[in-house]
Amino acid sequence: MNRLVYFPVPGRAEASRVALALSNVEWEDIEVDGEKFAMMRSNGELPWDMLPVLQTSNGTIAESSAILRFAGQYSGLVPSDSYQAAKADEFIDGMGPLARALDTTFGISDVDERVQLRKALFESEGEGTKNLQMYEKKIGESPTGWAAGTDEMSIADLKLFTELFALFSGNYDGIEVPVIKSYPNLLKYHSKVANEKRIKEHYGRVSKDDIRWTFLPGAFD
Ligand SMILES: N[C@@H](CCC(=O)N[C@@H](CS)C(=O)NCC(=O)O)C(=O)O
Repeated sequence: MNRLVYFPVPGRAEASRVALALSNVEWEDIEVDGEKFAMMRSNGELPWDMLPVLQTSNGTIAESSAILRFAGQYSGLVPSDSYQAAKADEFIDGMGPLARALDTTFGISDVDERVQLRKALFESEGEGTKNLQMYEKKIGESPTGWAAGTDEMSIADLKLFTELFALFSGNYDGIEVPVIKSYPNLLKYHSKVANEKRIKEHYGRVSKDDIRWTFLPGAFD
């Protein structure tokens, strides 16, 4: 049995959770708190001292994108065409800067300071804005509407959809819904992915007050 271990939030594990849920792999979603995380780290259970990890019968895989690529193989979300697969990988790797920019705000325990830093990320010259503009442009240029221009939905879409829209769930203080309203291509993209049959079914039981409300069709209408 494979075990995906992460904190009880979408964050960096959600794309892999969806990929696993859409596969025929047997897996368990293990949500841990800070104490359990610290224990796993001190026991040497985390290859890079971080979560998420996927524990498999062969050993533990760390790094969210590596887990996603692995899980994507079992859910038909890694393109069989090698150029398209590389473009999906390119998109996934290209999302690194936004995650790193946000990471700088996580260790800040003072709420006001954290809110200020996050707001600054999404001001006109902020790193968050730069990245959202980049995604907006790429989605606008995609001939198929999928993030990496692939023929079908791919692991790049799972990553973009879950990591981008989760930012506006209310779980990240300082990041507000109006920010995403300035990106028409991203809103259209949200609708495309949220209404994709497998994604819609996957989140079928999520209610509007759930942390995952941002993945529901019409979430930002
Ligand atoms: N590059 C890693 C980053 C993982 C990461 O930043 N994990 C955070 C949680 S979102 C973590 O484990 N933080 C605990 C710590 O650094 O002590 C990935 O994508 O998996």
